Amino acid sequence: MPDIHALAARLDEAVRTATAIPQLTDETAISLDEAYAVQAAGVEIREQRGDAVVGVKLGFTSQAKAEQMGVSDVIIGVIHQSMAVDDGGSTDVTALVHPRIEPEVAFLLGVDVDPSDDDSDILAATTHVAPALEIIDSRYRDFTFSLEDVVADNTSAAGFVLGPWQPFDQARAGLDLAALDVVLSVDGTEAARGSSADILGDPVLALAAVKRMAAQHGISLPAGSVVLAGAATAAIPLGAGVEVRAELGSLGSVSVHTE
Ligand code: OOG
Repeated sequence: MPDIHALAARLDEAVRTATAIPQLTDETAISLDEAYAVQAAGVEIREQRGDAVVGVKLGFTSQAKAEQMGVSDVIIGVIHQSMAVDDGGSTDVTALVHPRIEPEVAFLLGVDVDPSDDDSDILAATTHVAPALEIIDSRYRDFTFSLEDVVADNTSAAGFVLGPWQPFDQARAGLDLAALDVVLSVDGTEAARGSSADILGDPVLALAAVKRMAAQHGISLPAGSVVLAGAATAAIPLGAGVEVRAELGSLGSVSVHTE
């Protein structure tokens, strides 16, 4: 039986010192359930530091991402207050190991969702939708990992930027959320292109996936939670001194500067 807390502490130290570490599974066999337990122990370490949980994220919801990383199952992770960066704001990437950035769709839950209650309707609980950017930063050497390693590492979560929220009902009525052109650009030059359909065929389907996975892995979904639906394109390396923008058709755009 692996020492769950010791593994979480090792990953936490890798974050705090911006140092890549070998994959946990190089040394210790861990099951997927144990990997989620390591993730939860890491969440607790950050909460004890006063870093509140503000939502959840999915990973590997797109073919492009799954192919890029060689891992295909959808995974769930947790995002914290300290990871939030304002739209158009600036973030210091020199404190990260080897950051990457990817364009996403974000949702906002207006009421509590009970993941294990069949009658708790996550679609009905969703009040807003926004374009988003996610910064990921694997704590493992060479950004290489097994499914268990990346789950233990809180799905490489490192930062997120939310664009302007639109009311979910109006957005669903007025635009096809499953057919948004997605363009990721760096200093005005296109770096990746895709479609919101690349996220599970329709990013709205991410909501049901979040509820199912939250139930499986004991993650709660209180009112006010942000849900990141997963990347629409492969992630691109994120250096210092650039402006990154994601445009998601008529859903709008979101940008961040790095230092
Ligand atoms: C894992 C996180 C993947 C996504 O949107 O697919 C992810 C990684 O690639 O490091 O967030």
